[in-house]
Amino acid sequence: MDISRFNALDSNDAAAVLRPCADIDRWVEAILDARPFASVDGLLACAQAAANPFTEAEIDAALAHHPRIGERAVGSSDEAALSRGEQSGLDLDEQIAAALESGNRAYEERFARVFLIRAAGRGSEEILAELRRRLGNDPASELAEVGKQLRAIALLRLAAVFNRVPAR
Ligand code: 2AL
Repeated sequence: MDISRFNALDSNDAAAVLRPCADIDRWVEAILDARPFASVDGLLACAQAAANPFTEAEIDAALAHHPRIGERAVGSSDEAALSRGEQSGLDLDEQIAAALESGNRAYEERFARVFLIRAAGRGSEEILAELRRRLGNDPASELAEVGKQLRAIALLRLAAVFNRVPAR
């Protein structure tokens, strides 16, 4: 996608570009309302500002779209394809798959939501270590952590849509 084309799209089509990055109405509308953008950097800055912070309700709504770590997204939606790409660095041998599965279960019991992490560029060992570390967080700091991860995923996806490779 190129920025002048994005500026010219009608609202529905422009929203359809944004929703696979984070399906959060307020975030999508904030970006649509700020058009036209002079540059991709301007768009990314706006997207970052509107994502900071996401509310708890927004986080919970968006999490419904993220498969568990270690579970390949099924289907042909843009979102599923993005998720498969992000999780492609995971080496899911039997032992790691089992460890992720029990870690996901423990996390969901403790925090009542899916464990979320920006998976792109990360391997299974790093993700597993983060999962175990975050199990020790208190609920408020963990909520802030989830918001941060959701923001990172949304911004990476958006940058990819506009052919940017952002710094991590
Ligand atoms: C994911 C996902 O699908 N992509 C990503 O970066 N993280 N899922 C997750 N539960 O963290």
